[in-house]
Amino acid sequence: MVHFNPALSRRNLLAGAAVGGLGLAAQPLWAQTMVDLGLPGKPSRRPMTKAFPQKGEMILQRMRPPLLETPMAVFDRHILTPNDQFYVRWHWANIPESVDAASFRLKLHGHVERTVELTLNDLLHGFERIEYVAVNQCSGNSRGLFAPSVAGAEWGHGAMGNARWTGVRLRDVLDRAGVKAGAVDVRFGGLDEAVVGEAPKFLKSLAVDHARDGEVMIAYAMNGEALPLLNGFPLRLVVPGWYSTYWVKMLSDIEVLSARDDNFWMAKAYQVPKTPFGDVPPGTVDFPKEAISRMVPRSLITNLVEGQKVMAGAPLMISGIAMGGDCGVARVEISTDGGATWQIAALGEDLGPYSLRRFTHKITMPAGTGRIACRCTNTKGISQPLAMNWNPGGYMRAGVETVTVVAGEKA
Ligand SMILES: Nc1nc2c(c(=O)[nH]1)N[C@H]1C(S)=C(S)[C@@H](COP(=O)(O)O)O[C@H]1N2
Ligand SMILES: [Mo]
Repeated sequence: MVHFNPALSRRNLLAGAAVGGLGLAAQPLWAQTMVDLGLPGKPSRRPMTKAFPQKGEMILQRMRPPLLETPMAVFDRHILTPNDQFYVRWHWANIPESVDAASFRLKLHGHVERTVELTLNDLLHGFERIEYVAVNQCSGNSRGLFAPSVAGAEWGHGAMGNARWTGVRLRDVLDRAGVKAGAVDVRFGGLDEAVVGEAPKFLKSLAVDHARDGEVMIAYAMNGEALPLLNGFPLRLVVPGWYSTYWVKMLSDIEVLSARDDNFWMAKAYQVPKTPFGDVPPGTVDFPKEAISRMVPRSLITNLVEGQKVMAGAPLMISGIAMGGDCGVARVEISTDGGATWQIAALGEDLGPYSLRRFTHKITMPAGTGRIACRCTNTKGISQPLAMNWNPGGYMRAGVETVTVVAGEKA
């Protein structure tokens, strides 16, 4: 899983540190075209925008702090999501508009032998480089589709992206500081700050053994380029297989704690029911909770939109993307008869256990309205549930998704 990418030069990683006018749109946003996210029972038309630095055409969910969603068509075209169409999510609007690569420092402190401050040069040259492909998915991806609906950002399916991440092992960096016996959690903070004084700064933690597993990465590159500012330039944490709430951006501070982290973002926010798929009966508010953690399998058809007209009785190629969650994809199946029978889809290139995987399958739809479902089973043998999961936070959507097509005389 560890490869060296010679195309990554020091030069292209340390350049391009500043972008101007973060989200303070230079062009009229409302002149852009609209997209319909197809969210049930609520307004779901969103403007497309090209107004954000280092970003191409994105679905605008919110201006400040920036919430930008990746259009589904991007996932149909690319298995590695291009950096300029990779989704963006921040909790607080107080984000630096530029970061000076030369003076930037990553600080390690707390329950360690010695406090350490590392430059970007130290990270590029002082540690072994690692690289792997991994899906970054927001805990609330697809929340807008929850029925009954729940509070929170109304994402369609595009609050996720797949990238090749390059950086260093968090373990190696922690070893430089020397984690002391009795360490419990490792807490990560970025350069963004809460907007009003008493609001809690965004901080996330991993258990010390997870932090030292040799896979968790401090990444300085994404798809062979420096991270876009909005995706965390110059450094971000990559926690493969876990929801991206843990993937702290503009990572500047690592604190080793000798007790469990009970800060707001760990103990209060991002709590899910302690059940498989975080599922509770719709409307339930009270249940045993735990902090969200590992991702679960998902699959989505990317070459058809809801309500698409197709030719009846003619071969129809469907394609889509699947993820195993915290492991690889074992298989993807397709059903056109409401789940009575399933056919195995062909899988595309395997880019590693944490990557998205392409699937394709040829079907034939009889005349009339039909529904096409896809279901992923991961290499741990976990399949997407047929009944959609639900919880009040709108987290961990994982049930089998469908696309309705109308088959007739012509497509
Ligand atoms: N510093 C910082 N890191 C952060 C966040 C944040 O608000 N601040 N949000 C987290 C959440 S909830 C998500 S979904 C991902 C989004 O990553 P992206 O913007 O690169 O797609 O960043 C994570 N890392
Ligand atoms: Mo998120």
